[in-house]
Amino acid sequence: MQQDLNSSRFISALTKNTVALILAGGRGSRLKNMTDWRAKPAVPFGGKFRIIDFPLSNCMNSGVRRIGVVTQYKSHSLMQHIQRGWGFLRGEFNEFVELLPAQQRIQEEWYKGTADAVFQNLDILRNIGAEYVLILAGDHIYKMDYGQMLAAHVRNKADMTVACINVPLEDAKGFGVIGVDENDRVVEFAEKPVSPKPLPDNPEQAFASMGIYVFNASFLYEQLIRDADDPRSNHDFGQDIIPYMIRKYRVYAHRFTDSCVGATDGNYYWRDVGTVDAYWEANMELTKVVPELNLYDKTWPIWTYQEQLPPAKFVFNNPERCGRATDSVVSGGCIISGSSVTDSVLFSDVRVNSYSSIESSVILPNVDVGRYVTLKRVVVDKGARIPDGMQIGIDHELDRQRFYVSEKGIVLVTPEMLGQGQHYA
Ligand code: ADQ
Ligand code: ADP
Repeated sequence: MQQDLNSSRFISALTKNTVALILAGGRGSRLKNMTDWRAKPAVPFGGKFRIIDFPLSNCMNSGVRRIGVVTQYKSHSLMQHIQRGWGFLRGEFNEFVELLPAQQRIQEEWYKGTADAVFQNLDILRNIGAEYVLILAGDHIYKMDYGQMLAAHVRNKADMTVACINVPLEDAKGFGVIGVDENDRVVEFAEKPVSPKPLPDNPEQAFASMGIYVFNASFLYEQLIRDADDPRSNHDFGQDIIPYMIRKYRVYAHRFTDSCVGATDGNYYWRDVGTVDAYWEANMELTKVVPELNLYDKTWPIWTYQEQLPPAKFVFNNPERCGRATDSVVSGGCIISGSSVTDSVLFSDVRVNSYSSIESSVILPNVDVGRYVTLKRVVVDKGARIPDGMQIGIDHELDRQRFYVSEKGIVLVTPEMLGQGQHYA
């Protein structure tokens, strides 16, 4: 397609001509028991969403409305969420969210690495016939206009573009670390280096890949076919595909600062909520008066599946007890009865009974908190019933006997740890 780079329809023509693939197959084992029964992208976040709603909503809001979600690990709740919540796109308008589970279509193996996960869907991608392929991770929380990245990709006449962000040097070991020339063309790439290279102008930071890639479709197919035949490859974008490409092709970095939506005071929100501590912190942050992540911005809505629920309700206010929540996020279907909730996130359908106190905690859907309970810096997973009188987060020695206690002292409680066998993913 010939593009007029000055046309006002330039970006909408690009997003229309793009298919997004969201890689949602990884477990995310650092979230401990939260991913025993669900893939990380299906982990509930922010009172009513699941993590995958963020890349999906970014696609919707950017105008990229042909979307495949590549699933593998424990994908039932992820698939159910997408089927129930994301079925509103209209095939007639050539818009869809399609599930692409590993199904041994090309070979007898599951998806080996991220590149293999795309390779195994090559025929489906070809049939869709888009000119650009946008590859996304399903496990980050951020708001980004992918249209800006596509436009930069085309302006640079790039074969591939990687979205990048500055990260603290000590964290860079967990990322693909990038070196660029004066035009932001990628000249170095090291996947999870032991000693990451700092930025030339800032010794405390490194330039990291966000795992978000734009490819020219036919170029991507060539690279995947070449990689599939390479017996030494791990079939991973970060380990194999990108390091190989930068020597031969036009690979560009796209700065997240150029496409982040709703940045406040120089804060460009992008979070990997991959550990219990990071998960708790990111949820806590939402209870601030002005959080860095604005979920109330009507120009960039975060879509999700939601049940029909009655409004949250707060009852009993007398000298003996007081049902209230302050500095908290409380979802539909909750009843806070004669108990106090502070600095906490309550997902839908949480019951908190009298004389209990919840502080700095994240309570996932369908949790029942009995009477005389204290929860402090606790994450309670879906469906748990906290028995009357239980104190969690007060004495970590005691907590460790039944629950998971993180490095920073956040206690994770699941129904199974409470001896309530049934899991709710
Ligand atoms: P990692 O963070 O290690 O590095 P990776 O494990 O490759 O990310 O997972 C990326 C995405 O792909 C995740 O959403 C995951 O769920 C999914 N995924 C992983 N294995 C999969 C499989 N076999 N099938 C389907 N989906 C799968 C990557 C890059 C780094 C970059 C960071 C940014 O390799 O260069 O810095 O992301 O977070
Ligand atoms: P507590 O242990 O706090 O006394 P209760 O089970 O008595 O808990 O419930 C307290 C309050 O919660 C009730 O008085 C009522 O206002 C509200 N409530 C409980 N169940 C429902 C319901 N199904 N619909 C609406 N409100 C309810």
